[in-house]
Amino acid sequence: MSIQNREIAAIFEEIADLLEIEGADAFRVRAYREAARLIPGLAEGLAERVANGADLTELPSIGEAIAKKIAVIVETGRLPQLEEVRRRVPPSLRELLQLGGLGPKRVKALREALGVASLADLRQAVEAGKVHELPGFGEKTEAQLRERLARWQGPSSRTPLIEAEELVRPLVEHLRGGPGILDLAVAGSFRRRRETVGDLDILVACDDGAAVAERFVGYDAVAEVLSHGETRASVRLRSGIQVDLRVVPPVSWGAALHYFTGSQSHNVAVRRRGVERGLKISEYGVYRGEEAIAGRTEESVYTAVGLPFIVPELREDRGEIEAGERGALPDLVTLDDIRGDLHAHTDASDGHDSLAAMAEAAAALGYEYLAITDHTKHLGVAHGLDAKRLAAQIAAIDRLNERLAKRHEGRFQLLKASEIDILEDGSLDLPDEILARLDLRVASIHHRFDLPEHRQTERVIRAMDNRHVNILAHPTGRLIGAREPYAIDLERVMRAALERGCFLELNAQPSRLDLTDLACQQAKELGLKVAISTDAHSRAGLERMRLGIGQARRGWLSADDVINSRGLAALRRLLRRA
Ligand code: DGT
Ligand code: CA
Ligand code: CA
Ligand code: ZN
Repeated sequence: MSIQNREIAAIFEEIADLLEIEGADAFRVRAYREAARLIPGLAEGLAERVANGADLTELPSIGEAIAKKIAVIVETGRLPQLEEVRRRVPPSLRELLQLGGLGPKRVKALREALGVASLADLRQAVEAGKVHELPGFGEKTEAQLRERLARWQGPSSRTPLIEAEELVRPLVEHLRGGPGILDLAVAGSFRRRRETVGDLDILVACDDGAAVAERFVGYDAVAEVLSHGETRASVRLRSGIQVDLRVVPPVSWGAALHYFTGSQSHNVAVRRRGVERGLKISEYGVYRGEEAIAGRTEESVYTAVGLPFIVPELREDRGEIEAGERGALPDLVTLDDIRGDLHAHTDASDGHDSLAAMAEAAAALGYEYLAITDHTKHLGVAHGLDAKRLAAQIAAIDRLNERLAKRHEGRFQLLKASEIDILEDGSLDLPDEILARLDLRVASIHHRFDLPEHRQTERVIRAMDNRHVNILAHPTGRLIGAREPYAIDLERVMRAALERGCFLELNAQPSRLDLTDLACQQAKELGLKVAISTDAHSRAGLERMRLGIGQARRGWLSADDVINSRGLAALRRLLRRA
């Protein structure tokens, strides 16, 4: 079992940050940074590549020096250079990075100009009003830092779902490699597809618990064994995440799976129904007196309390029990329902892959369409397109579509689209004439996150007043664990979208998942449909759709609530604004 790409990337990322704080040569910093950016998107494990003796320098952005370091990490699990630079940069200074809102450049500036070397120093400097005087900081930054410091409760202890997926996959393989495993599931919030997980909960059905627990604590990414018994164990992996293991006999499988899937409040509600029927429900089974009457399957647990099976994503005690009772559980959207993706970037703006490569990747997923939504010119850092470049892209897509039609026998096409920047006053970054030539227009905010709520809300509604706009992308701008949503009256935005024939996006990027589950539920209640889109910046990014589906399911959405569950003709009808 070997080190994962994400772990390797994290090592390079940390080195880049620390070197930058130290003021190291920009060239060196960039090499690490580029490697850290590229590696998580690779389809294949670097550890396997090293094991197969492949030449890593064939990968883009990987030079000789980085390739050697990757080999060291793969072989030893560590990198001496990181340990050295960690010794030089005090931990208190590293904490400033975890606060969020300060990159290494700013940490360096604060240290050099004001001698700030810890959160306590920063707090003092902010209170004394010294920070806004530094070049590149300003009043706004100082106010944001003040707010972050007030909210700071230590580094986040929850792990994004996608990281949890990558961490648990090889561990599950490792466990399945052992003898006697009858059933295995990753339960807990992971199975409920929450956007982040506190820890991982693995459940195994097996007659020999001790052997499974032994194999579990022997997994080679285990950094620390927290507890180790006959039928349960807990470990901390090198990444820092905790994993709990429970082993149960097959007769208890369903009851245990139900119990460890949670949520706790859902379990409590189910158990209460059991009590009303004279039943006792535990992780071992459903009992009437001493007799076990159910528990081999999860279905049997629900049947015992007079409910239909409730899917894990709904188990939050947010009305699913009542809906189950009334026979009114929603038929939730699945990945198979998705017919295309409505938000994707190419190397024309800040994506990594060409139009043709993105098209082939989308067709290979079985999609009927992919909307190419490169950024517009206001987003200079992303090399956004002006009207002239967009016109050229339109022509290129028309040409490519002719080839694609032949190649895929009319089953797939690219949609001409754009992710248009919404300017501060709510106007759009490109003129109507060019927008009118597109199949679809997505609009979104990438700057001035700090407007007061009424102005931010007005800004977005004004953008939707433009008859060309179809979809409001990542509607709150939040980045999980890194940036709060901007102040916006989401319900007003939803109502305005509904009145105008616009839709809101559920952005499936793992760090966004914006709309939240609750916002999806709210949209559905208002009758507003949603686009689940990956916002892919590479071919691999298209595969993040599953995360959006998980979030949508947690938000009670059915295929009918999702516009890209439609075939192209039906989608076009939906997109037509009055
Ligand atoms: P997390 O890890 O914070 O993302 O959330 P969960 O839901 O995975 O919570 P966790 O790992 O503490 O426990 C896994 C499941 O086990 C939880 O969803 C429900 C069940 N569970 C744990 N402790 C209790 C308890 O004290 N009472 C009940 N009814 N269920 C519990
Ligand atoms: Ca958990
Ligand atoms: Ca747990
Ligand atoms: Zn985008």
